[in-house]
Amino acid sequence: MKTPRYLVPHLYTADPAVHVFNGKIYIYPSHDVESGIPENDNGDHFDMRDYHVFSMESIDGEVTDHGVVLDVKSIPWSGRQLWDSDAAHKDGKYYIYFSLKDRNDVFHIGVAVSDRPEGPFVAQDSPIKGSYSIDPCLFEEEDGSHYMYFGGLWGGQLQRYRDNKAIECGHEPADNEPALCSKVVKMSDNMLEFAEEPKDLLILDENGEPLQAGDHDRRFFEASWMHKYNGKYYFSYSTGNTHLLCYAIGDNPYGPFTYQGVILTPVVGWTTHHCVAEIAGKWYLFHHDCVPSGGRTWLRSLKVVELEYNEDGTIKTMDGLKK
Ligand code: FUB
Repeated sequence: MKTPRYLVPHLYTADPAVHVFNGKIYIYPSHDVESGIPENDNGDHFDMRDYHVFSMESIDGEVTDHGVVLDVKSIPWSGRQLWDSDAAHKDGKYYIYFSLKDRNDVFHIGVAVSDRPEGPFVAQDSPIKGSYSIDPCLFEEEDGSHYMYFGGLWGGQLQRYRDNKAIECGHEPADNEPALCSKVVKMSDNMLEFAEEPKDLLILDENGEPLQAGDHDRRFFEASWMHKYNGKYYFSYSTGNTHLLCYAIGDNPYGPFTYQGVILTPVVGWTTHHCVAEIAGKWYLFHHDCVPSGGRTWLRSLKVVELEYNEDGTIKTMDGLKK
């Protein structure tokens, strides 16, 4: 599949997470809606209220919409804005991890559980203890342990924390200081808690130095994703205000990671967000753009396109505007 394919024409969907469960492809996206809220840097216009799950038998097969599987009204601690989510499977249970603001307008990460990959999911009473910011990604290591990667700047509130603690006044570091990092944390056996304190996921430049906060073309902004290819760990992410999907390679789930390059150049829209999944022996990039909504940044549509590696394990850069 060299030509990108839109996956869900009947709904606006974004921020894909894709997993193969029981031989079937499951997509866990955000569900964009027309909120009527004016666009701002805080992302208030992304006022999403529920999640749908989608499935496919094969990558070019029909997409089944399993309907609403989790509604903000059913989440006991909910305030507003259901942002990016991911899913995981362990011991016969399926878990959705989601970004949501509490009633004080502070983002945390929640978890909801089901017996089936297509839900419906039942949310826990409180957010995951010690969680903050947005965009959880769950990565399953070969030994069955799971790691969560999370964090997002600006509206995602990561700049309000240092060393996992809220600071008085949120701010980004100076341009010549190390950039804020995505966080990585091992999950407990029951998948409902962090097993440790989240750690910084360091992205180093070609000289082994941490990327600087002013390096907007390369530093982490949001949309963490982890996948493993040929024994190496690939951490990919969005640079936010420079609209790139980039990646870095490391030797273990915690890193450090070394910056490699761009996976996808800017798409139509402000946000760019993706996941990488291996399906039937081929690798795919799932992401979103705002072409079908005529460029309305808060109404995004999911796409998939094949992802290609070079012989040295680097990823071929793709054109975000390719039709
Ligand atoms: O969908 C809301 C937010 O937009 C996500 O959490 C970010 O990653 C960005 O895609």
